[in-house]
Amino acid sequence: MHELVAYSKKPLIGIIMGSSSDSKVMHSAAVILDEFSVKHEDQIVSAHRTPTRLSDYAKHAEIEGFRVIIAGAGGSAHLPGMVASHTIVPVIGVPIMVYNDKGHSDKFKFSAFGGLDSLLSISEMPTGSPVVTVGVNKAANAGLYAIKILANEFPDLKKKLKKYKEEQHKSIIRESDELRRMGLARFTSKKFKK
Ligand code: RP5
Repeated sequence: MHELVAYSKKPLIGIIMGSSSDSKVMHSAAVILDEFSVKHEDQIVSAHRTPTRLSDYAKHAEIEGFRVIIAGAGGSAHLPGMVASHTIVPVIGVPIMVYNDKGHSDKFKFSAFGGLDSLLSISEMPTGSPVVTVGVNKAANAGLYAIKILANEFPDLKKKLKKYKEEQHKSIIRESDELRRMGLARFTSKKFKK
């Protein structure tokens, strides 16, 4: 009971993102954390547009006792690296493929480099200031990875993660049975029809 209270009553994970437009990707991290009843605190912090807020946030994360920070950013994605340089709280970066639908033109909605820009900006940190990164737009994996880190402290989360894996296994078997029963052509058109 004590353990449950410890990870479900007080935010132990901080989720930050560089812009409101990132929330469309970052919400998948929140969905996973909610599924495991892990409390998180969510904020917008821009490395470039609010640099002083960024260093204040790093202090806040330490005062609050966050175990992990999940930081998502697109384009020149300096948020994860910069927040990591201000704190010893481990940071998981989420590279975001910028999709800007705030503008009027249909032509330039996607980042010119399709997310590779963000991925490299996050992963190529200098020795001594590490950040780990998930794949482009894989915010759900960042949520899961944060839970794995927390599970070292809370055995109940370990049990939940094992159950999650078993469910994953069962759902693939279910799909495979369906595929075998229906045949590939029918299965695909049923599953992916618009
Ligand atoms: C980055 O610029 C943000 O993380 C976001 O992915 C990108 C575009 O931001 P907006 O122009 O949508 O605010 O700093």
